[in-house]
Parts: sequence; C-alpha cells; structure tokens
Amino acid sequence: MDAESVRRQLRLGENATAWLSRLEELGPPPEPVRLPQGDEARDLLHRLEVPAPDVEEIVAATPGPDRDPALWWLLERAHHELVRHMGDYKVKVRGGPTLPYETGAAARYFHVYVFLATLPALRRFHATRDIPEATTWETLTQLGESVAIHRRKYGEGGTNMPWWLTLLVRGLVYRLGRLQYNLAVAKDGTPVLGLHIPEVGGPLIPDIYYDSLRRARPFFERHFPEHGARAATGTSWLLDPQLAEYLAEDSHILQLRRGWTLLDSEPQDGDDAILEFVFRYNGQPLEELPQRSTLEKAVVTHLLAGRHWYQRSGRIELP
Ligand code: CO8
Repeated sequence: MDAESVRRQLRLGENATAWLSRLEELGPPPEPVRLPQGDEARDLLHRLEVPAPDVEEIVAATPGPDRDPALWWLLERAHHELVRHMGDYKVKVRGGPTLPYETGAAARYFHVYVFLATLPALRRFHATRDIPEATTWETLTQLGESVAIHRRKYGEGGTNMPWWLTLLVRGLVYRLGRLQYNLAVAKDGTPVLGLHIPEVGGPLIPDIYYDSLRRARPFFERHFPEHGARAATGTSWLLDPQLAEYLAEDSHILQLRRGWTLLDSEPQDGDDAILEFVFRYNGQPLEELPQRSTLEKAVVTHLLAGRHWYQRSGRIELP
C-alpha cells in the first residue's frame, strides 16, 4: 500500500495531497493501532455523548487492517502524526480533511476512528499532567457534539470540524465548565489560551461564563506551568460590532463582548461562520431558514439586505 493507491481507493481530492505525502513519509506508528470493538466501543461512545444512532453505525463500520487496507493505512499514519506531537502547542497539526463519503460509513466516520485510536495515548498524557478525570471526560464529549452537529446538518453520520477534534486529542484543548481553552502561541510568540464556546451547555449566562474564565488561569498554571498565558484570544462572529444593531443591550452576547478588546484592523469575512454557528447551514435558500430568535432574524435580514457579517479577533485578560 502506498499513498497513491490510498488516494485512488478512497477517492481523495487535491485537498488531501499534502497530508498524504506527509503521512507517507512519517510511516506507521511505533505501537500498533487498536480500535475498541462491540460493547467496549458502545460504552465508550455513549460516555463521549455520541448520539445513539451514530454509536451503532460507528461500531458496525469499525475498520480493520484486512477488511479496509487503504483506510487502515491512513488511520495508522494519521494517528501517528497526532501521538508524535502530543501536548506540543508549538507544532501546528490540523489533521486531514473529511474523506469523500462514497466509499461508505467507515470513511464518513474516519475522524471518529482516529479519535478512538488516539484516546489511550491522550489519557496517558492527561495522567502525566495530573488532569482530573472529570475534566478529561468533560473535554472529550466534544466528540459527541461534533457527530450530533454533522447529523443535524447533513442528515447522516460524520464529524463536523474534524480539525478541532485533532487539537483536542493532541491534549491541547480543555473544557472547564461552559468554555473550552486551547494552549496556543500568538504570532509574536506570546503564550495565549484560545477561547471557544461549545454548542452544548445552554445560554452563555454571565455567571457561568465568568466562573469558567476564573478557572482557566489556575488550571493551566497547575497543569501546564511552562505555558504561562495571561490572556485568552478568540476569532468569532460573536465579536462583530454589527450585532449591536439587532440584539438587545442585555443579551448575553453584547454583555460579555464588552470585556473583549478587538485586535484586528482588517475584519475577516464572517458570513459562513455566522451561518454555521446559528443555523449549521448547508446551502438552503436564506428565506427558508428558521426565524424563531432575534439572532436568527438578524442574520437573515442583514444578508438579504446585501450586507455582510465579519469575524473579529479579540483578547481578554484572564482573571
Ligand atoms: N442560534 C439561534 N439563536 C441564537 C443563537 C444561536 N446560536 N445564539 C443566540 N441566539 C438568540 C437567543 O435565543 C436570543 O434570542 P431572543 O432575543 O429571541 O430571546 C438572542 O439570540 C440573544 O442571545 P444571547 O446574546 O442572550 O446569547 P445566548 O446566551 O442565548 O447564546 C451562545 C450564545 C451560547 C454562544 C449561542 O450562540 C451558541 O450556543 N452558539 C453555538 C456555538 C458558538 O457559536 N460558539 C462560538 C464559536 S466562536 C468561538 O468559540 C470563539 C469565541 C471568542 C469570543 C467570545 C466573546 C464572548
């Protein structure tokens, strides 16, 4: 098996070329890949909050080296790339793209299998950093969120934004209450925590938000003392000042945004981001999108008026 036959068999496109050649050069991992099977896999996936219909499909489609040699080749090497850079926030590894789905369920769930294959190494890494068991499991439920969003968006199983799972399974992301933080380094080399708001967890009630922010610094000082971030950063549709034209002054988004300082002078295009996070948009006509909340109405009204949304980058000092 080589990268070219893997590319052909899995019908990978141009967006996988660089990844494939990197993985070919890297080779298989020192320790063989092991995927959980049957009830062991079921129990684990339930604990990771993967929705029940996906659990059954994932278990049934679990690949093996003899049954799916091309997929296995890719799985071994994708896993190898992650364990090789476990915990190393200075190295940027975003994993590979979503695989084309025509070859079946194992390809659709490829990034779930990479996640499961890498979980034992991640847990060993968490143990070396003395990460509390509860934080490990709270963090790992991002897998379930990613699978649930994919099904809602496309009507079938898969993983939404697999690159985020890649950071998580490399031991760089931690969920503390309502928010997630990832160990990162700013362009000027300063350590920062990337701040993210997962979908699961309900409204961004200020007490809950500040409770999480207050936990961040002590957590990272204890478990990653060499990092030393003093601030969190984020790039988000939530920081677009135009939201103030539509949302109430006391909405959580406007309230919490006031603590952030915008860093960028050139905003990035944010239409795709806001459509993703508000609607999990999949190309339907704008007029058909649900119009239940103030925000849903704002997003559509703004776009139908020919205007655009922006993603802005900002920073907040950690308490
Ligand atoms: N979809 C539909 N309606 C929404 C949504 C949404 N995603 N979010 C808010 N609304 C509605 C509310 O229901 C409310 O409607 P109404 O006025 O009719 O009652 C109105 O908009 C105002 O809402 P709030 O400002 O009070 O916000 P909520 O606390 O309800 O929700 C959340 C905010 C939790 C962030 C929500 O939007 C959500 O779950 N989004 C999905 C995940 C997401 O977008 N994550 C952010 C990704 S970017 C990132 O993580 C980096 C962030 C760095 C900047 C942080 C700045 C604070």
